[in-house]
Amino acid sequence: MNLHDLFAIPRLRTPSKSALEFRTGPSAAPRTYSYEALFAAAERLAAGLQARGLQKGERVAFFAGNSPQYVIAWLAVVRFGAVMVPMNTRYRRSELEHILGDCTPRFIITDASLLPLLVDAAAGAAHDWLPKSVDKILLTEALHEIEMESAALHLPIVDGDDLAVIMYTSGTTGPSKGAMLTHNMLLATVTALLAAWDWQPSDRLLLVLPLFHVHGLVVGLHCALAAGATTLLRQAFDAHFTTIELLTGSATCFFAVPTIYVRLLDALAARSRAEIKALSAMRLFCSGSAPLAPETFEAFRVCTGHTILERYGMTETGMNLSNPYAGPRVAGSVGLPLPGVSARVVRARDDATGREDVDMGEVGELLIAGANVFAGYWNAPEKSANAFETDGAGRHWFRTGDLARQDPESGYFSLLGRMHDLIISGGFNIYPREIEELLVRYPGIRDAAVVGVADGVWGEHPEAWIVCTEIPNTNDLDAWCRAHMASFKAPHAFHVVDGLPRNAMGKVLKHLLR
Ligand code: MCA
Ligand code: AMP
Repeated sequence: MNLHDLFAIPRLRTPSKSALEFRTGPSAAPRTYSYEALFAAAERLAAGLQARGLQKGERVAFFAGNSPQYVIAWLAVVRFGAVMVPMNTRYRRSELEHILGDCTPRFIITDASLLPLLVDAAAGAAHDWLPKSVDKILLTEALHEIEMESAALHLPIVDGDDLAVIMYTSGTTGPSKGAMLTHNMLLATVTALLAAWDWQPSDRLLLVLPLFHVHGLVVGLHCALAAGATTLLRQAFDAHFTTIELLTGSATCFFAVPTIYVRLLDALAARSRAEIKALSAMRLFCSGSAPLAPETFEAFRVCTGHTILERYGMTETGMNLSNPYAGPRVAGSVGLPLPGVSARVVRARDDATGREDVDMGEVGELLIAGANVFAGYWNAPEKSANAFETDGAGRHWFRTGDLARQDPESGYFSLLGRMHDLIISGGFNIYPREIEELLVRYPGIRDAAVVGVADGVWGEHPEAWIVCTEIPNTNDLDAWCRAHMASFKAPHAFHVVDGLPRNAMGKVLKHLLR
């Protein structure tokens, strides 16, 4: 079975039902696509891409913002077994060069506004750092013309073990790695969530999350399509626009990262009780991708009467644990394993011969197994092997790197942090090493350490400690960082120090900097 087999069911049962409604602002008219129109467009585009030489197994990088064209292109690519590689639109040269060089895509799909980041306008050609594999750069704005060519689609067999997506994730070591996600793996998360969250065809999901992450693409779009529901797709989150939309009562479900809930609470504070009452049409507010502060959970409940359902997932695993849809949702907890998911909490054995389960209530590393777990990292067999632990029965468990504890009475899991120094800011991963490597390339900086600092809105933000031979102008340094990598990675502060505290092995003692 592949993803299209699942999406084919609502297409056959409710062809004229609205699958996707896209609006760019509160007063803009929606662009609406029925199930039939959406999938027919994807099929025509698939034929056009095939006619341009794209084949099953070849990669197509997506560097574009949310739009109906993005959805159609994704459904087209996956239709005949080509592989999507979504990229964060805030990425700049250093991230793009790494990802594109690693996945060697045949095509890149991008928006006209982002094209200058890939193509040198003066030379009229792709930047010289783009890999030679790139045969075509297609604009989302021009995909409709390809759709209209009505080429014939030749469908190869696409089965569950075929790759659907390679999603790059800032791992805990080294540069970002491409998690290989098969159709089966994505199907496992979708079918688990359809059951666990009681998805209905009558649902209307307000989707403001980017489609370049699992949260927006799989938890949001895929579930809504598989349920035969309607996705109200937006370009991005905008506190003012989203508040208006939620208060008009047109949605039933809303998924977000904690930063979005913090901002929504600010926006709702200016609204009257009577206006907020309109939220009673909502049936589900979910949070994930980063820890939801119990204060935010509670403030949202008091303000809206809704109890946020917090769940836990990863790019490598899709969704793992969730508070119950029917049953107590506990602040600071991520609930119980989803259908088909197994979870263990382990620690290293004293004799260093592997890992063993901790007692209930104790803290250890969370391991996950199930059909939702990924197939390994692209081009990295060693990193893939290290990501798993095999138990006595030969079952492979994915090492999440997250510290967890299971409550002895309720069995609910709580997360207590990460084993490695990954920073999660507003739901985006930031790997300190990447920033440190960039900083020491700046004239006058000899050494650098980057640490995540608690932040009321973003959850965490990066700050840098730098050792300098010449003290830099902070504004220039900040601008330089933003020119070289995504701006959300730019340190919020630069602390100039004489030296970094290191242990005997030379490792920086980051807890001392914190
Ligand atoms: C934007 N900025 C940020 C972030 N986003 N800074 C820190 N952290 C961020 N996450 C900065 C920009 O760099 C820019 O800075 C300024 O904010 C304004 O940018 P803008 O694009 O207007 O920001 P925004 O639209 O307000 O974005 C905030 C956001 C966004 C809506 C919270 O970050 C977002 O959509 N986050 C969700 C990410 C997500 O879906 N993660 C799921 C991955 P300057 O002006 O200085 O240049 S995890 C996952 O998928 C797993 C499976 C899971 O469990 O879900
Ligand atoms: P990513 O690599 O972008 O898929 O992010 C996955 C990481 O996000 C996980 O390993 C967790 O550290 C974190 N995460 C996701 N959901 C939650 C949650 N509900 N609470 C705390 N951390 C979370």
